[in-house]
Amino acid sequence: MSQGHFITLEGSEGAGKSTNVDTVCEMLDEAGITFYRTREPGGTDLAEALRKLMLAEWEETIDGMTEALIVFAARNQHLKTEIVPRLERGDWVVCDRFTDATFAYQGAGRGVDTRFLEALEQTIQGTLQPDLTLFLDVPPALAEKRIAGRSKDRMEKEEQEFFDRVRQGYLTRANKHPRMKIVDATQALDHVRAQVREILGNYLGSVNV
Ligand code: Z5A
Repeated sequence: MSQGHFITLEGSEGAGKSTNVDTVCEMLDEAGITFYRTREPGGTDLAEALRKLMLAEWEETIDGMTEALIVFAARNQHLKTEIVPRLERGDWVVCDRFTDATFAYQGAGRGVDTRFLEALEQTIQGTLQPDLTLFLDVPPALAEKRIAGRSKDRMEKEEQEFFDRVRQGYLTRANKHPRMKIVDATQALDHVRAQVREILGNYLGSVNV
């Protein structure tokens, strides 16, 4: 179905994802490629409203399955209205987080059954997967130092054990899916950017850009 190029960035909070979405976009600009930059959860008015609901503080405990349903509701809207039409036209889409985050946060982090997540993935996405995913890997303790002082939402207030499980979830997935490239995000920003540029450069070469 997809004729375009779908690039996603993943990582635990504070891994430098947003910073390196900029790096990807700079490089696409340099290559003269027009792209659409977006994020998850979010990317449409409704999906951004669902993001706010998911990250808000609630008196009640939010079940992991509820979180998964919220992110997939947002994803469905985002895919149908923004992402899929662009990919079908042959455009490039750069997305800050996608379904790998659901397997890492709701699956590994919250313990939601992988089969439930796979069923949602199959129903909402069919065979659509990113063409390239950069996973910025950093131990949670270091990431925490980088974002110290920043105000935290409900997810960011989780314990370090939660983020350890999320990281393991990402690493397990990255080892299974060749489209996922691990970036050592513990290094200084210039070195991280250089890794991102090299991986993206290889991808551009592989698709003859
Ligand atoms: N979530 C979910 O649970 N399930 C899902 O399916 C999806 C998402 C899609 C919001 O995501 C939450 O949604 C997220 C997972 C959940 N919750 N958590 N936790 P988000 O992506 O919007 O939020 P975030 O993870 O907190 O991302 P962020 O705030 O954009 O952080 P970041 O992108 O990783 O980091 P950054 O802002 O680029 O960098 C952080 C700081 O470190 C900043 O000051 C940088 O200048 C600095 N930095 C970056 N790289 C370096 C290096 N290499 N050295 C030193 N300093 C650095």
